[in-house]
Amino acid sequence: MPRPIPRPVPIPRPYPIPAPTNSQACFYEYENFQGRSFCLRPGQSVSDLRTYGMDNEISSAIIPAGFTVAVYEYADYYGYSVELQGVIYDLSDYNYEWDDSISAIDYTQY
Ligand SMILES: [Ca+2]
Ligand SMILES: [Ca+2]
Repeated sequence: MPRPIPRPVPIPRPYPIPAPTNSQACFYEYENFQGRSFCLRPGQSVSDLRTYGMDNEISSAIIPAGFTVAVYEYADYYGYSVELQGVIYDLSDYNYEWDDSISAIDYTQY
């Protein structure tokens, strides 16, 4: 007797990915692009995320294909830094536990 063909396991549907326009890089308060957010255009940088009310708050981000942002542990581009690319559902997956840690963003390297 033939064995029944296993039914494919449904792939969990990922959170919908917002589609930023004009090569904007967007940053979100919570993982999976939830909570408060703001976007930057290429060439923009933020030396102190307190100006956005988002110091040590960012938990997910979308950087458009082909672009890179550098993020910093402290304001004025001090401390540890890492370059982010692509769709990042949860920053805590990154080195140095970047979740709720970013204080400055440089989107001028592109
Ligand atoms: Ca957060
Ligand atoms: Ca910080």
